[in-house]
Amino acid sequence: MNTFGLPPGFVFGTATAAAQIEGAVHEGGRGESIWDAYARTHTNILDASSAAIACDHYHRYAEDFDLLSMLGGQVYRMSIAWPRIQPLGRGPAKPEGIAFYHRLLDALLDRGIEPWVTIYHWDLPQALQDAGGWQNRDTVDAFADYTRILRDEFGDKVAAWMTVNEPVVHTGVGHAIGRAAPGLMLLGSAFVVAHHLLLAHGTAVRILRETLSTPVGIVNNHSPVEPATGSERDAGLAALYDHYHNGQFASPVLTGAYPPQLGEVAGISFEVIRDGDMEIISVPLDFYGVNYYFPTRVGAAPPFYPVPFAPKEYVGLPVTDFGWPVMPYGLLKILTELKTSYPQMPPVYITENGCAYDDGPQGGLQGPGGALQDTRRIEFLEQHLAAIGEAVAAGIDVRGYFHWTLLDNWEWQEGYTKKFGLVRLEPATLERIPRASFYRYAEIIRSARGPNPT
Ligand code: GCO
Repeated sequence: MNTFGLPPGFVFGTATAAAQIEGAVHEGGRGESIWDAYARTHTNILDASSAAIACDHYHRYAEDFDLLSMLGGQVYRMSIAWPRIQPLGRGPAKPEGIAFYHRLLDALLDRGIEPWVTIYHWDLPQALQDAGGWQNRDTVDAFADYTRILRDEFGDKVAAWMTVNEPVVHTGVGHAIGRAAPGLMLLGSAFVVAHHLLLAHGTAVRILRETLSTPVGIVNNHSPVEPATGSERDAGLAALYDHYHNGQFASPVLTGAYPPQLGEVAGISFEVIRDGDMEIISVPLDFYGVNYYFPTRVGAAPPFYPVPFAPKEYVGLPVTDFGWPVMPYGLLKILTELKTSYPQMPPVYITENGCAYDDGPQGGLQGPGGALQDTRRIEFLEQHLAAIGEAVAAGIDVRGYFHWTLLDNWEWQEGYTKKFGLVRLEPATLERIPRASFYRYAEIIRSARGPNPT
């Protein structure tokens, strides 16, 4: 056991997504994604930016992986951009896209870093959206073909596969309330999107396993939920929200059934489920990916709100630049709840956890050694690792941690306004400047791995 109570063999790394870092959106024959289209309406993005350049990782990946080596990261969670592989979402693979990801994966392997690949991190080819996107069941077939291409091309280089990223956020924010791409406001009827994303997940697992024995999992966002007050009404609303946010995606995957209570949310109808779907969705997994950022307090929604529940502010908790309450104990809580609800849950990896703090030179926070003193990120990191240590002590099998994220990047609808990086990205020059948290994380990894890491 190391300082944080993490077991031997526990792996450390960082997580990212193609759309947020690559840039070069018009290079290599890449097609348009729903995020390119969404960002074209400037009011959709807080700073009216797009991901056209982002971190320019497309050209600077070698430099970024050198940083990752310096960090001592053993595992690297990244995603492949579907529009680079199939610009229109269907048809033969684009050779430039394939070549790019071979170079990328090789660059990681050359440095002894395991590539953990997310197949779908929200960048649907716009051509598929034009044909109905995830509301259309045919998109699941397109995703199956795309998965086959990745499997056959990259199967011998990828250390672990993650099918879909945070279907709850893609469904809820992107399709129910229209505050992320593709910007649809389907409210409860966005359930069809959730179901198709989960079907895509299960279908992909089967396809990967046809020829590979590489570990496969899903990545879900989880948030422990508590009622805003002691009232019975708030307790009921919090329970319903918990079914919506956590159960809707964990339960079908881990038990083969949606929480029946979901039917109480206006617009959600289980009619879209066809015979055999739940069996596909609940195919056993090698690991379960948990993304944790913050807990949620739930109370009654204001009048004319589309759903009965609404998030309420926490009083007395510090918040990040995103306004997200910081509660490391929430990670222990949600892991405990998941383990209690789903005793059969496979080993867990924390596939994302991090915080937005703009502790840069403008704050005058240059400290000893010249590094940007992002003390709050260091505390966040240490406290969440300690929470994982407690979960492990309580008998929950957690095997790794991916910090979100290596570099400040394009934070979707927030544009470049939220800085999650262990490494600062200088906006004008794209220079990479490690913050103090980078050095602290490096130290943690070094001490956990021992003097002679292999
Ligand atoms: C995800 C994400 C990331 C975000 C991160 C910070 O996988 O959920 O949305 O892409 O950048 O969660 O918000």
